[in-house]
Amino acid sequence: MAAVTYELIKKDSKSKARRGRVHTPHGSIETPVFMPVGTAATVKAMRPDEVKEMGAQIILSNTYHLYLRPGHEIVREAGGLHKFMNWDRAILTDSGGFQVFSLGDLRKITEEGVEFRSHIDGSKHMLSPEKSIEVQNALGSDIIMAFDECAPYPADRGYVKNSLERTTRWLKRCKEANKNEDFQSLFGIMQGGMYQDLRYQSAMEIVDLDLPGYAIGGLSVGEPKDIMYEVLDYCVDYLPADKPRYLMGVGSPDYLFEGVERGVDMFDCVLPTRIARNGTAMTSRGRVVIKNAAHERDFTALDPECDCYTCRNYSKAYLRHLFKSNEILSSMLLTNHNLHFLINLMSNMRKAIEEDRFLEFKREFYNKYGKF
Ligand code: PRF
Ligand code: ZN
Repeated sequence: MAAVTYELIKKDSKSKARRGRVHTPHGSIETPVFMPVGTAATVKAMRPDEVKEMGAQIILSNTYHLYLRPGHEIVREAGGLHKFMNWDRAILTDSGGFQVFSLGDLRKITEEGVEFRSHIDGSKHMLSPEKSIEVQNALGSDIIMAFDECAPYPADRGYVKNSLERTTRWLKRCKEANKNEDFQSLFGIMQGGMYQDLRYQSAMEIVDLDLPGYAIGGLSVGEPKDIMYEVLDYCVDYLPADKPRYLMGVGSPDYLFEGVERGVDMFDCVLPTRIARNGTAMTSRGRVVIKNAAHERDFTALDPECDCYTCRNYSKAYLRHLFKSNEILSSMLLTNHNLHFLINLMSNMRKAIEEDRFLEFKREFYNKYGKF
């Protein structure tokens, strides 16, 4: 049996939203779920016990970063990523595909893989499907991602077709290379850009490999929102209902709602943690930019509806002071709030699906949150 399995609990009657459970060797995950990102084996500014305390069920980490630093052999020697970073719940690792493709001039794609220069010291490396899986096997994450190419936006049909076909060939090599199928499940990644027939082709090719889960890659890469929603709509329909569906790199509240409504189960994004460090909070009334002068004497909480540690104990005036003073605590408190906000939002979505009122819940949220 695969290390990771999907259990459907309830379908919403008015949308494609679904409530499920993903079983992993490090516990079960209630879905739909948002996965906080811990790129370099740490969710920036947070201790693992805090991440756990706010209800995170699974976190994401990155093959590319851990391969370059500290090196996957060191993580292997430490006893694997869970032990190395002191996180005993589930971990998903991205393959490094997306990260090396983001390097621009610093990389070269061949059938074998991607040659690139390190963003740290400029040294030359090669990531291939085999290498990516070797690294992910050393890390010991519960869910490992296929080594894929995320085509840029916009890209012409010819380019996208070539690219998705190579991604399928790479996926077969990834499946072959996975030495730990019993406790590390490989997810395939659908590509195909914004072309419906190419998305269909990609889905048919990857679903044929009967993997434990499937991701939708190549979205939220700069395309307009309405195009992304339209593409997402049919992408989900091309994936099997008895496997988890993961939309990669998406985590703003509106994208989470639109994704869940279309039947997506898993999401990840650096957005909540990154904007926290830049002084922006996600709240039930929309985004709050903490440095704004309006908060100078505002002694109320960041979000009146939030019961996180930050909102229970601190005022906007104090958070503004910390941010403007470049204090480390500013990143810690805002990250704590933003992650709590998204994790709580997903928990409320799950409850709404169970009670068959997902679309009503979405409408209520949008009315309060305002413009995105
Ligand atoms: N592929 C991989 N990781 C990703 C993406 C992808 O297409 C995206 C696209 N939004 C984010 N992260 N491997
Ligand atoms: Zn809060």
